[in-house]
Amino acid sequence: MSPDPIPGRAADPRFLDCESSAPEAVPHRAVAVIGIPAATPYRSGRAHSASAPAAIRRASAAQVAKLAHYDFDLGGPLLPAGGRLVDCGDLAFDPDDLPRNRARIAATYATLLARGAAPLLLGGDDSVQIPALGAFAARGEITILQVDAHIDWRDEVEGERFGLSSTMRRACELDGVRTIVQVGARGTGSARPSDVAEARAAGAQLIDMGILRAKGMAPAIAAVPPGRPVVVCFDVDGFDPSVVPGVLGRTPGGLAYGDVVTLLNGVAERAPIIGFNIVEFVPEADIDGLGTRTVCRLAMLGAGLLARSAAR
Ligand SMILES: [Mn+2]
Repeated sequence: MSPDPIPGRAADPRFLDCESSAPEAVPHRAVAVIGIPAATPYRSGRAHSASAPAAIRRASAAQVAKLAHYDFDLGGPLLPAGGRLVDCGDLAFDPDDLPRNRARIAATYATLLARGAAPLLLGGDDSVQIPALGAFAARGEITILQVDAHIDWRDEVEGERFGLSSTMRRACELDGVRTIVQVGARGTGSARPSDVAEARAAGAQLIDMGILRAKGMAPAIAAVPPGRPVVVCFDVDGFDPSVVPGVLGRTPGGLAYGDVVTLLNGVAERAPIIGFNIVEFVPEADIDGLGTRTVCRLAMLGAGLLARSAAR
C-alpha cells in the first residue's frame, strides 16, 4: 500500500490567511497547519469532527488584522521575528479504507518532520493523532502532553484498536514515547477501572481535575521532563463545556481557557513544543460561535508556541 503523494485539497480560506504550501515544500522551521478531518471512526460512529478544520480556519479570518499586534497570551506578536506560518490544506479521508487514511497521515507527518517543520494539526477526531505520533516517535524521544477529559487507554473498542478511545494506549507502545502526562480527566468516559490501572502501571502520569483544582497547573507543568521535545495532544473536551460546548459529550468541571494558557506557557518554558494537535471539536454542537472562537484562539496559541520553540 502506498500512501497518496499529495494532500486532499488546499485550504480556502487558509488559517490566518497565511501562505499555502504542499507538505513537501514547507520551509525549514515553519509552523505547518495540516487539516485532518478523520482517520479511524468506529463502525457505530461517524467522522464527527470532519468540519472542524474549515470552521477553525473561517474563525481565524477575524484575527488576521491583529496578527502583528501584541498577544498577551504569548508575550509578543503571534510569530517571533523570522517565524513562518504555512497552511498545507486538508488530507483526504476515505471512510472505506481506514488503513490508507492512517498511512496517508503517517507519510505526511514523516515528510513535514523531515523538512524540519512544526506541525499544527487541526483535527479531526482523536484517532487522527495515532499515526502522527508514530511519525514523531520514529524520529526521536518525545514527551506527550495530553489535555483531555478522557484518558483514551482502551485497547480496543468494537474490535478497533486505532480509534479515538485508544490514542494514549497506542502512543505508549511507541519506542520514542518516554513520558505521557495526561491532564484534565474527570467524570466518566470510555475508561474502566482496569484501563486506569493499566495506564498508571505503564507510567502515564494522570493529573486529573481533582489535582488541578487543589493545586492549579503547577503539578502538570512539573510532570513534563525538562528539555525533551513535547507533542501537545489537545482534545478540546478538556475545556469546560461552558468554554467549548462543541464536543461529542459535554462533561462539566473542565479547564478554563486561562488555565490552558498557564499550562502551555509553563510547559514551553521547560521544553520545546514540536507538535500541537487539536482534536475532537464538533462545530455543529457549538453555541453562538463561542467555542469556535476559543478553539481558534487555541490554534493561535499553539502556532505561537511552536514558532517560538522552532526559533530557539
Ligand atoms: Mn476526550
